[in-house]
Amino acid sequence: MKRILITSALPYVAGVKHLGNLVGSMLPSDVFARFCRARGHDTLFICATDEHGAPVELAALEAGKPVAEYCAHWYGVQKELGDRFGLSFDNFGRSSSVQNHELTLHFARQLWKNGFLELRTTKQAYSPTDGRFLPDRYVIGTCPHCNYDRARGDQCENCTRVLDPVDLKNPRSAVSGAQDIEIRDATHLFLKQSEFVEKLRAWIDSHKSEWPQLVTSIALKWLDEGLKDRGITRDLEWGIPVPDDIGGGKLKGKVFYVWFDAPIEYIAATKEWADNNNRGDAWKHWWYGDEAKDVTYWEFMGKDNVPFHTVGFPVTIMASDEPWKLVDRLKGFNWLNYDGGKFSTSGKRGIFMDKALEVSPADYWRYYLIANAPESNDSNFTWEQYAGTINKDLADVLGNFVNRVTKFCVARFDGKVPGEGSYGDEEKALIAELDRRNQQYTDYLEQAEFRKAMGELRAIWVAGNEYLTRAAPWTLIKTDRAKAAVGVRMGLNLVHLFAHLVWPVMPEMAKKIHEAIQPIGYDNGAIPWPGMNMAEELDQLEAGMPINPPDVLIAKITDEQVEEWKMKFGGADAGAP
Ligand code: B3M
Ligand code: ZN
Repeated sequence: MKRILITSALPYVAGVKHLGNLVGSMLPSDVFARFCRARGHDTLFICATDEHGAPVELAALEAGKPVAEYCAHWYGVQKELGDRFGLSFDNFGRSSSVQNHELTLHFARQLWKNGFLELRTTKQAYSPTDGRFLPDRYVIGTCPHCNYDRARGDQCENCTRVLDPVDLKNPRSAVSGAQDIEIRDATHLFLKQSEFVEKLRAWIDSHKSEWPQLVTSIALKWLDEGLKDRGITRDLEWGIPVPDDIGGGKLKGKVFYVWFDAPIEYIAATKEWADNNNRGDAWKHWWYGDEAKDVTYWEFMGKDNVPFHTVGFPVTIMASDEPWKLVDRLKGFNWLNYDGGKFSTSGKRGIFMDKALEVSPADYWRYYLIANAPESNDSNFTWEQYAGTINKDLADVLGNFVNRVTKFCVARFDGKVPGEGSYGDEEKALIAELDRRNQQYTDYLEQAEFRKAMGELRAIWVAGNEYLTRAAPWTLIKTDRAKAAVGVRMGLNLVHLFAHLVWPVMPEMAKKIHEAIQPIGYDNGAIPWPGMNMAEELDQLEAGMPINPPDVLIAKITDEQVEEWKMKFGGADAGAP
């Protein structure tokens, strides 16, 4: 049995995620995980909230809540929304977990012991009023480029230029507003990434044929530009504290940098899964040593996360000098734009997961987003295109097919699978076409080529519709009942096949369709992948078996709704809120 480990990039804990976040990692990894389960692979699918870092601490400060409480709240919100979107994580963990504290310390100690961490003195902002060093983001001031007066020490949000706290005019503390900012010497821990350039290059090169070009080009660019050593400690309260045995007690009050501990949470969240389910060492068998050799590890993420997964995290693993698993297949995504502009959390621009579900069921979004996944280019969301996809692909093609066949079966064949007649040339031609298309669809999903896969799925639905139009049982029923029965029987077998094929993308819809034909309970399990032999798959339903047409499977989106949502959500025309 194949073993597949899948991780989705960890969403930052604060706030509801937008559809750009969803389509950049969590959703495609879910479709892939479901597909793997349906194929019968031993699959483990892991995600978590990314809870540390200056932005979280600042957001909690602004909300007037203790950070731990603030994170717990947003974790709950994200967990619930993930469930409502059908994200089938085996564990949705938290990077603030005990397990992650332990594993992060384990790695840090290994790296320290192996000589890949060293203390360095840097210049850093310090506020005597606050009595502390301030991380870059904690210094606010006027941007030297555009004069925006709330620019952060790491970047100006207004003109997007990257900054250094010393660049700011009138610098002040984000904690207290104190203006007594001084630049002092500070000690930090640095990871000697530069020593791994050759090893990283060889490793990246060895994956060139399997990783999207987007991914390898980003990865190699970092190496070509000269990989810098990276500071991995920060002056924050919330995070994983640096222990005294690392850095000889010179790092008191500091925590590890969020990008150091966040990827380690992939492993820690697997341990959380094992601990929660009394599975003992099972987590290690996915990640460590010989036991994990037969595991294929897939990572899913947006392109901005690629450097941390092709350089940062692999360096941590290589420097540990322990046999932890490195990623095998890395699937990176471009951006999904909203009506020609960026989705933006801070600007509240675009569609957020909670609001999306007020508009349509999760499955509509899942299909639309996967069919338009920003794989080779950025893609652009518009409401017209969304409505067009739902109305054409889902309502006119898939929904209409299911309704036509099942209703007609009820009207003229007593709601039972008709047994008369046998498959002829039309049916054989369809079977031949679907043999090819189903194989293609399966191959695309196996390679996580989502757009192509959805193109093929659509083509399968279309082939079914065209067959039915040719077979025209509603005409034949008047002259040749047996022949009409053949069309209906094939039609019902197709409906059944479709349920199986759509499950990874639209799990709820798949269940509804499946229940129309075969009322079987699935509990949490997958609707299994069909066999590859279409002649068998499409001649499965037993004559006389009762069927049960679903109520309206897919509701069309009206022009009025499109206008209403455009107003409600804002867009290029309405102007960003
Ligand atoms: N939280 C970044 C992001 O959501 C980050 C991913 C961490 S993966 C270890 O874009
Ligand atoms: Zn600026």
